[in-house]
Amino acid sequence: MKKLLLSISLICGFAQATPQISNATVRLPLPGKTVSAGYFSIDNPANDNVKLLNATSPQFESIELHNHINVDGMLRMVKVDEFEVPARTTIHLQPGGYHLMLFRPKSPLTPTSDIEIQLTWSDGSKTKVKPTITEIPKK
Ligand SMILES: [Cu+2]
Repeated sequence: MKKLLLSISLICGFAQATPQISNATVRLPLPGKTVSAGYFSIDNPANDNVKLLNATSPQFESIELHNHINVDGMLRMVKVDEFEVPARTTIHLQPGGYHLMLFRPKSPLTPTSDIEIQLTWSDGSKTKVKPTITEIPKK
């Protein structure tokens, strides 16, 4: 009986129901600045919507969830309370859209900095992410 239950849960994908993070990166701050942007993709394999409610890191004093909105033709950055990820959908944090804003690293950020970000979801689960540190691409 135990075996049967296990295979049913595998078929239903329970093991994969938590949001999956990929391509996580944090940008090096501009010279003289202490604020960084963070980007990644969130895949929600579940049959219910999930919301990212919060991000924290031992290496930063604070992290906010941000979005860009269009105000009279100008892109403006605003703080939001959550990122909603619809069921069976992948959303991408990227320049000009959703992103994390990471404030005041506790030690200066370098390309080899070891950073961990903990994400808290609306279903109560948490995910740990180890982003790579990359330079802001030159235009
Ligand atoms: Cu921002």
